[in-house]
Amino acid sequence: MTTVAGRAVLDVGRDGGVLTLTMNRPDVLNSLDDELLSALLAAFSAAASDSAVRCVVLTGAGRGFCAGADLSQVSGLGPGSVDGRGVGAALRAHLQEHYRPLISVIRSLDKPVVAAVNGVAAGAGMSLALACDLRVAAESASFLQAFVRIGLVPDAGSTYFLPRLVGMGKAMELAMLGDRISAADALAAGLVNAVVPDAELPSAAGALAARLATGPRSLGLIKRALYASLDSDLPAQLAVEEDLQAQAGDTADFTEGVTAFLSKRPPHFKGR
Ligand code: T3D
Repeated sequence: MTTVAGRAVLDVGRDGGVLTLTMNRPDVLNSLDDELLSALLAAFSAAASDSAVRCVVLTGAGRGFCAGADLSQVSGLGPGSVDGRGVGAALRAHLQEHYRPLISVIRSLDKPVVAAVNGVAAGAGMSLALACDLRVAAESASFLQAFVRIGLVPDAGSTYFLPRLVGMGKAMELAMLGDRISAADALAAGLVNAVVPDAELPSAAGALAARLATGPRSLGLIKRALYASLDSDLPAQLAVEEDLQAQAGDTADFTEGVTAFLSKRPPHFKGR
């Protein structure tokens, strides 16, 4: 847990195999300053090496999910004011230092990551939600590619995730217009998996995460297979499936799955 001036900018909670990370800068809609970015990277990295964690939920405190980069921090960058470099160079360095490792660790984590989108997800905050494997949104949540509104390019993976999730035409519309869309419109576009009443978001996301956290080891391999397909042709993808099935076949969970089926009882997966 990272604490700033007596307050944790990231709350970390555990319930069985579910790790819940709550971004906690509600006064600024959980916008991302360096402290929060570092805390997120540390928490996801720790989850990667903790076999007891079998699913991660990412959510926000207060009325926002995440409003993207903390603009009070970015706007402090005057031309040429950072280590003698221009603002552009500073943005590149900042993306490389913070966002690239964070988005990469979420995508490469060998366990499911669920975004519980409790409010507005803007700019890199929307990218963060899109980096997760599944998204459950509250009815009052909204999404915007805020970058264009301040003269930037979508980053933190949005240009990769968006066309793949919603197709190029819709991705271009969202990125170029920067309009704020509702959770219902996000569901219709394929940006989220489910929309639930605001009060039900914690329980709905929690139930989904609990289900995933009792799933087999192959969940992480399924994640790897599907993401590999985004950059593969069919022959390459068939080879990926063969490799991953070879790994899945060697798991205790596969043995348990087949044994349970033949014994006509529910399986008890251990994530191994
Ligand atoms: O190197 C790098 O870091 C580059 C990376 C860039 C990646 C990016 O994410 S660029 C995009 C950055 N984000 C934005 O441009 C979004 C800015 N925020 C907004 O447009 C609006 O706040 C929202 C549409 C998200 C929500 O609007 P609304 O009306 O519900 O809330 P609000 O009143 O605008 O915001 C509430 C408070 O949060 C407010 O502070 P105040 O007036 O109560 O003291 C507002 O200033 C603050 N806030 C919201 N977003 C940010 C923020 N403060 C700092 N940074 C923010 N991104």
